[in-house]
Amino acid sequence: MPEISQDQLDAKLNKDEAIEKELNEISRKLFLGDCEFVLGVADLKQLPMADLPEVAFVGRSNVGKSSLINALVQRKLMARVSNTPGRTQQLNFFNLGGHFHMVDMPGYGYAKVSKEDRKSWDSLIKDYLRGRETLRSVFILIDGRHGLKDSDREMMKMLDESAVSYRLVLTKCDKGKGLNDMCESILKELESHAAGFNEIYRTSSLKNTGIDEMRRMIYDVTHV
Ligand SMILES: Nc1nc2c(ncn2[C@@H]2O[C@H](COP(=O)(O)OP(=O)(O)OP(=O)(O)O)[C@@H](O)[C@H]2O)c(=O)[nH]1
Ligand SMILES: [Mg+2]
Repeated sequence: MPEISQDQLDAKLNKDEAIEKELNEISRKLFLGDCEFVLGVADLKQLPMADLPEVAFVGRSNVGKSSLINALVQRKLMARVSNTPGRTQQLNFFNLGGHFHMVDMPGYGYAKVSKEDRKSWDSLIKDYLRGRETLRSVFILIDGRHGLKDSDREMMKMLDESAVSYRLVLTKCDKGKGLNDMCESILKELESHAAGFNEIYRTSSLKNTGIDEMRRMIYDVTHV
């Protein structure tokens, strides 16, 4: 093996850094460019063609899924947000400049929806997540004020069993306290989950925290 000089090493590090910076910029611009609402799906028969990579946002009702999508594209009204849990009632598909879809899902664990609606949303979510061949990653959003709940653990287990890769994203970090301890215990729990990435993204849609990092990660998972 030829020896690498310090100068060559420095040059390589500088080049890597420049490439990283450029990719960050490309991903940021992509999210600030065209974004179109494609359609809302209440029945799997209506799914759009599986011709683009997809990422899906799941989580308990009111955790901030729609708000995070709006923060990513820096448009307040792209996805519908509400103080009332149960706002998102279909799988809502957004097309990012023809590159990929982001899918905003109805929340789980919301007791006030009728039993019938609850059942049909739950099976819609499950069937979509388990059967979509273009789905590159699922983001399970966790409220930074409350941490992991059993309904999140059920979602993780279901994705493990279906071998669908997922990442955990803390929301409302502007309000959460003790986030380091929370992340540490969640990371420990993640060790026993086969399909979950061993990292946690911390976000606040209100303060724009972690939004650039999410953009870059979504760019990476949809461009492999
Ligand atoms: N403080 C704070 N509030 C937030 C943040 N993100 C969302 N919220 C608030 O949380 C509430 C629910 O937000 P949504 O984005 O509608 O939540 P959702 O997960 O899409 O809810 P469903 O569609 O009902 O499942 C709204 O009142 C938002 O303003 C955040 O980062 N910080
Ligand atoms: Mg919503």
